[in-house]
Amino acid sequence: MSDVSHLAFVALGANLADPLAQLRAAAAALAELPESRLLQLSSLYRTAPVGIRGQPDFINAVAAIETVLDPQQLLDALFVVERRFGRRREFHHAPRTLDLDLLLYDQRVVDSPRLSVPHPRMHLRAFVLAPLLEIAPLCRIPGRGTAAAWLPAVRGQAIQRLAE
Ligand code: PH2
Ligand code: MG
Ligand code: MG
Repeated sequence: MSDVSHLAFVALGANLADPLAQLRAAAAALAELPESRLLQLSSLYRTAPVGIRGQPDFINAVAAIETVLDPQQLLDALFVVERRFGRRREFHHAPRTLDLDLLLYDQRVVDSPRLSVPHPRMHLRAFVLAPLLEIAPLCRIPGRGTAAAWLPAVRGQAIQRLAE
């Protein structure tokens, strides 16, 4: 950890156990992350599952976080929150009470066995792009150009912004 601060974006998702309440509580938990500050939270979105079948709709959002943690430390801190929310990693893409994915960390590229930043599928998911662009309209994804340029590619994915 250094004392230089970084800008990270984190995707929040839930599709079990009152996902709306899970996401609101998760936002409060992100505000308490160590060595970090929650800068902004997008609206909440109701979204159809992408890449999986037969699961309930998700509630998704994206948070902007200022942090002095390095990417690995931030990931560990996000896992702690997921576990506190009762996340059990039963199988890949199992329904979840809370999923926190590190999308972006400054404009850094991280490729380690535990962590890939930018998130490798973020540009193909309306449930990430729409909330991300709401709070960071000019956002760029390293290696992929502007986030906005990917919106047409996800037009077919059902997503609904929820009123406050
Ligand atoms: N997360 C996934 C796979 N599919 N679909 C939606 N709508 N929202 C998600 O958060 C989501 C998904 C893997 O983490
Ligand atoms: Mg995920
Ligand atoms: Mg995840």
